[in-house]
Amino acid sequence: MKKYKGTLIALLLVLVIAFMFIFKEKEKMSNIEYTFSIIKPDAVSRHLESEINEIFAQNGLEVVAFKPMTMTVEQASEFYAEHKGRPFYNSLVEYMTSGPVVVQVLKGQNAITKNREVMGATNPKDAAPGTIRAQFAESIDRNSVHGSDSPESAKREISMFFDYNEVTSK
Ligand code: IDP
Ligand code: MG
Repeated sequence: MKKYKGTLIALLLVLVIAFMFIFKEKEKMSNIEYTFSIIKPDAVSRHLESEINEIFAQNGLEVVAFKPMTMTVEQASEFYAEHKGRPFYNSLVEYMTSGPVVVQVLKGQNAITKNREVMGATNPKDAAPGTIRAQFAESIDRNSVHGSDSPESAKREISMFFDYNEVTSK
């Protein structure tokens, strides 16, 4: 038995390395993405954070970074800069700074598109049944959640609120 101990250990090591390699390759083949999510003031004021994150979890979206905060006018204005000039821009900034929010990063298979699906349409009247906005949104402006709409937005939005190492270590 002693004679084979070294061989067995070597074999075990090779197996472990092979499994690690296969796991990494599988992850590469899939499309694991990070996306940015906000639980908006209307949802936080109704203590819906856990319920909403449970829906994300059920849909393969893992919360890998989580930060409760109240946005400053500067932050909200910059965040929604693409909507500058729209009739709802000022009230949107006012609303997003009106109370605490939770900013978070979701990770999962095709996370950007998946999150948008799970959130539902901007206007809760148009949101598909079962989506977060269909279940919880009060109106088009008080619509409970934000989610990045593209890989570029996800990158920009995550980096506005999180350091690189706060996200990638997970
Ligand atoms: P999204 O949140 O579904 O990506 P966007 O068009 O990017 O929708 O608009 C950003 C946010 O601005 C919306 O979530 C909503 O709160 C608000 N908003 C958008 N359109 C209107 C509107 O017509 N009236 C009032 N608020 C709006
Ligand atoms: Mg948007």
